[in-house]
Amino acid sequence: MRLPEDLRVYLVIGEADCAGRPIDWVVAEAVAGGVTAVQLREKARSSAEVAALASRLRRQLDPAGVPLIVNDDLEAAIACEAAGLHVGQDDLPAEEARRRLPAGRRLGLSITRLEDLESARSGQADHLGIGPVFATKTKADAAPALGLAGLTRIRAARPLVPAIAIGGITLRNARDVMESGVDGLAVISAIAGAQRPRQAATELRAIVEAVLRERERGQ
Ligand code: 3NM
Repeated sequence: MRLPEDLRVYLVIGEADCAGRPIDWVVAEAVAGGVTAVQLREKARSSAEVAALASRLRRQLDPAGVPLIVNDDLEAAIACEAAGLHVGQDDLPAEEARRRLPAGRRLGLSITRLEDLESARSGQADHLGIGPVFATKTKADAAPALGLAGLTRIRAARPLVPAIAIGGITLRNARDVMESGVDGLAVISAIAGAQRPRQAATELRAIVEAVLRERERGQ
């Protein structure tokens, strides 16, 4: 299994998440601050539009060695040769996504409740996105919040599969979320909506790295 280092600070982003600023600028700032992966999430665009935007972002991300994942649009992910695809429980089934994705591309799957782990599709994923941990205004149709206890329970049920947490994560609660045992944090508004995305990314990365170092030392 692939090492999950690049899942540590995972920015999920679409043009509407950037508080009126160009997405290219927000992504560049976030990368300069230390995000380790970027997922392009444009729910209302055509595959051709998503692929064009994703290709543009890749020109920024590739030199920095930061992978680009495409949300829920297999055609776009293939067209722009993205590093991977992320699907939700109600999106294209993970089995089909796995079959159609070119070899070596990563597949992420959203997990919103413990029972999601039991479906065959969860076995297809390279990594899990568990959430929402807390209530979020960013995703209108988000499932009920898991809370830290719910997140910890799901993580403990699949301790060896790379996993990130998502939903309502901020600089204030990031440490607590990491202490549930996940490998990284996925955020939209904490970075894309921040006044200074670079600084927000730097601070989030520092928290994640500190918890991982403590975990390694067995503290
Ligand atoms: N997926 P913010 S929660 C895109 O639970 C997304 O699967 C979720 O935005 C899930 O960091 C979410 O601003 C929104 O709360 C995350």
